[in-house]
Amino acid sequence: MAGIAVKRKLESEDDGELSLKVKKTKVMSDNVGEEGEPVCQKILSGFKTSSVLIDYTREKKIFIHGKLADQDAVVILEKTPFRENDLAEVFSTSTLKLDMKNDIYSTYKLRAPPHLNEIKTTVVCPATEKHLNKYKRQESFLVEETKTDYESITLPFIEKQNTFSLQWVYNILQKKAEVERIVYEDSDPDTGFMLLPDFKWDQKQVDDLYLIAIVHPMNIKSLRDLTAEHIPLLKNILQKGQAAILERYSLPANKLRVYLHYQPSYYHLHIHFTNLGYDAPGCGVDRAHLLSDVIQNLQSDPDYYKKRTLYFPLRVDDKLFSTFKEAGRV
Ligand code: M7G
Repeated sequence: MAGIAVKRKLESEDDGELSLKVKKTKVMSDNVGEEGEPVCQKILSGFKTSSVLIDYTREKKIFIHGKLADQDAVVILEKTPFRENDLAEVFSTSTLKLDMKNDIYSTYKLRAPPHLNEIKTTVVCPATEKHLNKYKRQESFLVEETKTDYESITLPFIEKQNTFSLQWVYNILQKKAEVERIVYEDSDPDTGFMLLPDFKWDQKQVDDLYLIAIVHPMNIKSLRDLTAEHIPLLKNILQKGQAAILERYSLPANKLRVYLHYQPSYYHLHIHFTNLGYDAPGCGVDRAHLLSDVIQNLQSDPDYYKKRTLYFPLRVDDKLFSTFKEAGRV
């Protein structure tokens, strides 16, 4: 019952539509769409596929590289989970085509109305070589990064701006994008953050809930920069993030996985909040560090993350991997 209530709440607030609107506005302002037109349809009709970067048949998700108006683009198509609230409409409005029948067993192709059969679509355009590498299937290796490796290899690499642009993060912090999607905000410059849905989540069901908290302080690149002075910030994010998610989505703290990535893709500190029951991409032990553990480690040693050897996977085409290789560290 509780689950159904949450789903109703999500739908009554119509956040799915909201996220689509935001996406539309962004695409329209960057591209050619006119007000009121079916912009997505128009944009993707001009998409020319170059290659499939990766095809996850089990997750029903495909990453495609192609051209949009002569610019490199990545399009991600993903079939979305079923929603309990839609089932009655699915059964009453869909048509069924029989595939086979044998004794008590039969299989069909069900054709549901388009609004019950949406495909979550993410467009990155223009996509850089880094994006193509990020989404391409490739071999990964576990890398060992000592304190010295961080100072002599990783930090100079980040400072040379070899990493992904943070423009989308600044747009959120300055309220130039995704403003309607903010779930919770604490505007304190030292301990404050913005909590909003990760763009991987379509907000239609809490089963795959995924939010990110982006911190207001501008000088924390990653886990490596954290010291005991950041404990108030981290505790604030954990407590207020959990409370906001409980209030908005009725998901209690003990149903949440709250963690940081190391290495992250974007070097401005952010925390991932995902539903514990959802096997979110990147939640494995090779990349995810539980926020509660991070807080405790800093409480026991203020410079824990400055000193520790950290391990993480890197893909072979990742420039940071080449840099570690050139330094003879892999
Ligand atoms: P990360 O640990 O730096 O890298 O997390 P990862 O992408 O390799 O996990 C960044 C998080 O920000 C990811 O979960 C992304 O899905 C999410 N994200 C990325 N972009 C570009 C956006 C965006 O424009 N809006 C929102 N809401 N989330 C984003």
